[in-house]
Amino acid sequence: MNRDKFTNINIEEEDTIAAISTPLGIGGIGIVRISGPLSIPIASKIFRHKGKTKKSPNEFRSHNLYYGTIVQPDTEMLIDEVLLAIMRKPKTYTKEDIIEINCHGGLLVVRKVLEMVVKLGAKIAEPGEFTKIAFLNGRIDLSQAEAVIDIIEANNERSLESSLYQLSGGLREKINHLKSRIVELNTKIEAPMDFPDQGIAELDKSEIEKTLRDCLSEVNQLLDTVKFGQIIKEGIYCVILGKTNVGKSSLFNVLLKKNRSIVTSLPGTTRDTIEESINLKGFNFNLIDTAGMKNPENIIEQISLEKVSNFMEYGQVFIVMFDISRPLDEQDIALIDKIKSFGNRNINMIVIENKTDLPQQMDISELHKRLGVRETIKMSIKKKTGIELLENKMIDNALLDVNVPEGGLIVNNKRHQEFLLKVQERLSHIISKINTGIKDDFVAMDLKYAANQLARITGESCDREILNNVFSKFCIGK
Ligand SMILES: Nc1nc2c(ncn2[C@@H]2O[C@H](COP(=O)(O)OP(=O)(O)O)[C@@H](O)[C@H]2O)c(=O)[nH]1
Ligand SMILES: [Mg+2]
Repeated sequence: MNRDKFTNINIEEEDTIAAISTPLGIGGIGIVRISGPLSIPIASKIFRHKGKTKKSPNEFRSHNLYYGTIVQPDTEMLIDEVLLAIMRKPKTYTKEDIIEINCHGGLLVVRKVLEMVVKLGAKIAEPGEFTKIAFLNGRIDLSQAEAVIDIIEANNERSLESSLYQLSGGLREKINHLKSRIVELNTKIEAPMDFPDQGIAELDKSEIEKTLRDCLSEVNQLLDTVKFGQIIKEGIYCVILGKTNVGKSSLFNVLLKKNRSIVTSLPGTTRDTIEESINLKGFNFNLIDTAGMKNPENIIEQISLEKVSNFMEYGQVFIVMFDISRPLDEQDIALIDKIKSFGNRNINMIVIENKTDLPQQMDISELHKRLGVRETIKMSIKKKTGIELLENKMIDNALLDVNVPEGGLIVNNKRHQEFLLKVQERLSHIISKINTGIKDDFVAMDLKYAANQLARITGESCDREILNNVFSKFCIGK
């Protein structure tokens, strides 16, 4: 079989690849994984069953675990005591023969085993190569391969759930279904053109339009999940703003449930932006504590202020804090102006009136008037009040204007979104032209284009660049 169908390189003999599949370092076990035709012959050369018996390749039973030792084949020198898993094709991760050697988890031992395996003819696997072979051998499609990375990287339940659904083929089925509807429509449109003498009736324009609208609505439904998909995959950027000493770092630490940021009564304690991730009710927030917004007095403050401005560009939720135990001053007002200058970006802002345990000095109605908000959260970090309210508000704000799917399919991959947008654009284009006397062969051309974009999501049609992009994101040994 020539598995490298995208590189136009003819491979006579399939490679056998090997890698350390567990993280490098000290651990309970370390696994060397080998896939390809040489894997079981290699096992036969270096494995001694129960520390004694050499087995010939065909003596190993598939999907069995063997206890024994790994030895240097020419000298019989002991390398490690192991468990050896044998999995014969085709029911394996790659659809090739796979062996996994479970070593004791020290760096040196697994490296030695890997070196030996390489000497015996295996080549070191590239990042993601096992999964790439699974794709090239047709066990999974490209969207499922991508789900594998997402599962590895998932840091919250929802993200994991949606990636597992994608791995099970959820997106693939949906895309293939859509594609076959478009291809079928195209065939019907082209038939009278291809066989003009057979008297095949031309398809009614209204029938074409109906199918197109159905398909478009399915594409739109998928695209509607993108925002939510992004939230569960990448987390929500939440920036804490306020002048110095209002309690930003104190809040940051409370939300984090640890003393990460230094808190003192001295203004200007925080000089850099500090970023940490927290999980609120299953959602990941990337929380950013900032230095107080004030006129920079030195280069450190200057850089810090630039960083804050940067975060303001792509933050999704903003917590804006005021210390109500002091009168509203120029610095508060400068901050309000700064935030307002972002007005056209529809900023999700949560206003906090902090230090309510102290006597109030601030003119609250003026604050509200300047901000143009009525709803604020009264808080005392010292007394730990208002914090739960804030946490709920953070989630509400993050999900504002976001369609939250009931479950099932969520598009959380920029690559998929990109191709779906092209399909959306093309289908909308045909629909808008269908009643203006557009020629059938133009419609056919557009439909072919749309079908092709869908095929790129599943990898049915793709080029080397797409493949390299997808698999370069993987870790070694997967
Ligand atoms: N009384 C009172 N003091 C607070 C409260 N929140 C923070 N502080 C104090 O305000 C000072 C500045 O806090 P900090 O978190 O460093 O403010 P930042 O400069 O905005 O990061 C520290 O001494 C905190 O202990 C609060 O709710 N009540
Ligand atoms: Mg601070």
